Amino acid sequence: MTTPEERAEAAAAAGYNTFLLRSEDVYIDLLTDSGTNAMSDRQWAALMLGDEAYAGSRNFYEFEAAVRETYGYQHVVPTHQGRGAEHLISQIAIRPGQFVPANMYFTTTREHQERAGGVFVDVIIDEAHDPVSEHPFKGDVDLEKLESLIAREGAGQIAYVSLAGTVNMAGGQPVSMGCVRAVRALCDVYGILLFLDATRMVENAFFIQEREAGYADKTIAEILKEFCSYTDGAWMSAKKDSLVNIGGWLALNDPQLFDEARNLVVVFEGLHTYGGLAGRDMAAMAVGIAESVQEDHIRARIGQVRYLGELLDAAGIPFVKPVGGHAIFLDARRFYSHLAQDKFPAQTLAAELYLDSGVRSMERGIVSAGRDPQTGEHNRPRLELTRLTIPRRVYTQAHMDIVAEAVEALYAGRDSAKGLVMTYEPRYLRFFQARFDRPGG
Ligand code: P70
Repeated sequence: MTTPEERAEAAAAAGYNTFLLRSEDVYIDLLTDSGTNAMSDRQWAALMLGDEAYAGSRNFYEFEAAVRETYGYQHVVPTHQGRGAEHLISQIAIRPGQFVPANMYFTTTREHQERAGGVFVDVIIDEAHDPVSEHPFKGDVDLEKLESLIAREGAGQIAYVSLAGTVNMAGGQPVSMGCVRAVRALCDVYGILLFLDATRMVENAFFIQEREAGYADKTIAEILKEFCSYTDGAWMSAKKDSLVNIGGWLALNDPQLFDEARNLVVVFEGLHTYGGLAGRDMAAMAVGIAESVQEDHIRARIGQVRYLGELLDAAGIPFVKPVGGHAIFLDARRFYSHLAQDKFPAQTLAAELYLDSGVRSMERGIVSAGRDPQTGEHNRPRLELTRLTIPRRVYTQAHMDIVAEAVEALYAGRDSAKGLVMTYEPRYLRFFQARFDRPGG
């Protein structure tokens, strides 16, 4: 716990960017659910069985078997985390000038696609950009948008379809099984590859079980495996669903593409049997993968996010509906309806929440969206959100009560917020390290 004076000092030193705060100055940390989950006793025990051989560690084979068993892909290389895998797949599967259609952008994913010369195209349904739409599968692809891109550019100009489970920037919104089946069918017609960002795909499986006809009696594990079976491969940040502090992977069914991945991984990550991880990390990941699909675990996890959503809803706080898998996304446009997007309302909300309560959140709006690589202008996303992200197996219901009270108090005083001015803008993924001034602060 900190005093308001201490937080004022810490926030100013951090340039009002929550990524630049010291964790010791944070009371309840809802920055991210990435690598911040509590490992289980079995995962900690697995750490002690690390086989730290340079090549062919026993833990690699445990990890490989877990990915095959749970996700169903044939071949896998470990990477240090998700973006390591994004880097590899982008370098392997994108030729400069090719288009990469996706169900909304994710920051690191798009960065790697653009660095490989790809042109990102958003083909998510319109409802995804609307925070009040209660569509049950706001992560779905709009097939007409995808088909018209293929018709306009030609199938040979499409690198691959980039599909993400529970779309992070849309508010953790799921993709339906009907959608992935239809995208698969379309890709088959045109001979286009379909790759999945499986980072929060277990959470996606939960929503399919709950909401999609014909899946109520299937297990999370069955649904996950069926979904993946429609795709040609996947990349993963295991720091989320798989309950580890570090780790990721790239899985591919095609032996030739896999051959390239296994070769390229040695340049950027490490040998193909460790990919930037210690043996013990792969051991913990193998256990985490198995634990992640346990029905009780995933129900409790999403239930806790919903609990916070219910408290905020009762207080009339504006946030993205329906509640997604990993976080509550406060709608900063409605929260601070007097602030123009150029005043960075979502960044402001994250800064003010910290100043007021010590709760750390993350901007997911115009700062995160970066600039258009062609024009250099700010990308202006319709969604201007501040994410309250719940780590898995860490916080209690009492913590959620405190967070809700903090947000309610901030909402009551919302008219006094004046916005922020950006004073330092890094070239890549600016949201991580950008700095701001707080007029009158
Ligand atoms: C978050 C984290 C990481 C992530 C993801 C999806 C859907 C890939 C990755 C990359 C961490 C983060 C990353 C960028 C901006 C803010 C925060 N998401 N795909 O908090 O994985 O981090 O392991 O390289 O969500 O949402 P990794």
